[in-house]
Amino acid sequence: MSEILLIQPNIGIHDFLATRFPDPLLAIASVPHTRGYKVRILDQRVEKNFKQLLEQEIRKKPLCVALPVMTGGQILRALEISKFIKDVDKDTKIIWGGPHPTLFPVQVLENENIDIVVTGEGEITFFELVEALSKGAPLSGIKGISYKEDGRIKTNPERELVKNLDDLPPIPYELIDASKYNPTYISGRKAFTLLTSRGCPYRCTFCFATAYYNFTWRGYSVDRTMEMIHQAVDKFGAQTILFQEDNFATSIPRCNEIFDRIIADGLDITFSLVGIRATDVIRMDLDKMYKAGCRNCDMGVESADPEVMKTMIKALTPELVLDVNRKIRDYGIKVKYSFIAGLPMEKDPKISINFAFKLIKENKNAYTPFFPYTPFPGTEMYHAAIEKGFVPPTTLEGWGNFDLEHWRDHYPNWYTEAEKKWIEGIERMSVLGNRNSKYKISNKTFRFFFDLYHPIAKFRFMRNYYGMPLDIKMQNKVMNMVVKTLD
Ligand code: B12
Ligand code: SF4
Repeated sequence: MSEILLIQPNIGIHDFLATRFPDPLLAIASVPHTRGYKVRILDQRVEKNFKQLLEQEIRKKPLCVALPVMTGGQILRALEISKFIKDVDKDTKIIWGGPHPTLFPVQVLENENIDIVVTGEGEITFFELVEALSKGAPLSGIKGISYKEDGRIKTNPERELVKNLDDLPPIPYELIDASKYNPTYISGRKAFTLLTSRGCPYRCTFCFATAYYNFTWRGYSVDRTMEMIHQAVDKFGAQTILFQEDNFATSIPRCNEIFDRIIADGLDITFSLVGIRATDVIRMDLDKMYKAGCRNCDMGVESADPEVMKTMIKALTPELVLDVNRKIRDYGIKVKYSFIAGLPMEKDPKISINFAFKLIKENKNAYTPFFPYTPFPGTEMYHAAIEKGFVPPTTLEGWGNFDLEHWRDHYPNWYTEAEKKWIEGIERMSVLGNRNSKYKISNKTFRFFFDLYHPIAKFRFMRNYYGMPLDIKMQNKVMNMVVKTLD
């Protein structure tokens, strides 16, 4: 049986700060791997001789090559890889999946080098697809794909979400070399990434999760979650786990049971909850959460203007966030409260800035990054952005410039120059100006740079001062140079 080749393209500057596991690929590999297919994962972010290895693999004539693609720079790298593959062997079947192809299957397939797009959740669809490809069977009956046939693009009916996540096979960590990844830095502990649930029932109008999972949330059972944790710890030596799901605590009884079981099993781990809501934290047993090993958690605040919060259906109030901050501050848990800079309906950004200062003042373990607003199609707020003057890209390559690294150069009519300068400044300084954020950076060089630059960043952030931006311009130059090395 020929091999299935899965390729993780570079993402962008994130690859240099901390390299997370190729979780989407591990997920889609799980079914074919347990059903006896040979699956190979090749990760552009960690392989030094990536192109050479890729060429060798293509010459072995894999059954298909599949790539995960998020909106942003990953598109450009995925395009380049797809072209490279076709140049080596034009008959190789190339499949794209993930958030961006799900949004724009037809535009993606208009590119001559991409043959099939998988939309939405991928495990079952991808398995049916490889089965069909290996048997030379027609693709017409496979839900959740778009593909080319006789020079035309065809789209099959949507694939429904997996009803019970427990039906999915275990994550095949054996397909990667975990030592090549460094998803987070917590006292040098060996870090793993894990997702124990999918989706979110909330309706925040800027968030892509709403569109992707249609306002639903599904969790693995507690038993299955514990198996996943034990697998990572006992079999692969994980010491700290980054739970990456959008909304870890949607079911608080489930959370409590997981924490109880971690404690009862005597697991010596720490963990970070990358997605959790303040509305849940206020109701949680933080003693238990800390005892189980929680040392970091990330909550979205987005804006502290109650009117803006209401418009974006955040289902949160500034008062509640302050209560959570006071409740959690004595635990030593590092808390990230993230904000969005440049929201189309925000009239006075100072409200959020002052609120962020208050959070930091009241909790020495808090930090408050401000991320530039990126209007993602598929979200409700995308339309508000268009009304404010945002002109969306019209090509696949254009969407490739749609991310944190490129937005300043590519969307001139979206913000005024002064707004751009402020967003750019606060984005960088809100992170570099607070030591609590440093654990997110694993790369030694970047950690060194962090320490060196931290006093200036802190000065700028705490005064909301981004004038004389020589240092920021220099950083942009370095960042562009670093990102260029990915091409
Ligand atoms: C971890 C993560 C990252 C990691 C990347 C890790 C990695 N290995 O790729 C990092 C930190 C680098 C990252 C960066 C960004 N991210 Co991110 N990230 C996530 C997160 C939290 C988890 C992704 C994950 O591993 N999921 C687990 C897997 C199993 O689920 P999945 O990815 O959905 O994959 C399933 C399907 O999509 C499908 N599938 C996926 N890929 C493929 C490929 C093939 C071939 C097939 C068949 C199927 C398939 O099958 C999978 C199994 O069902 C998600 C949110 C989430 N909970 O999913 C956001 C998310 C993917 N990120 C998002 C965003 C916006 C970003 C950033 C742009 C944020 C920013 N403003 O900087 C940057 C990208 C920067 C850039 N330069 O482009 C959005 C994507 C929106 C979009 N249109 O692309 C998401 C959905 C968050 C959100 N709710 O808005 N991110
Ligand atoms: S709570 Fe978080 S994951 Fe859920 S819709 Fe809002 S922003 Fe998205």
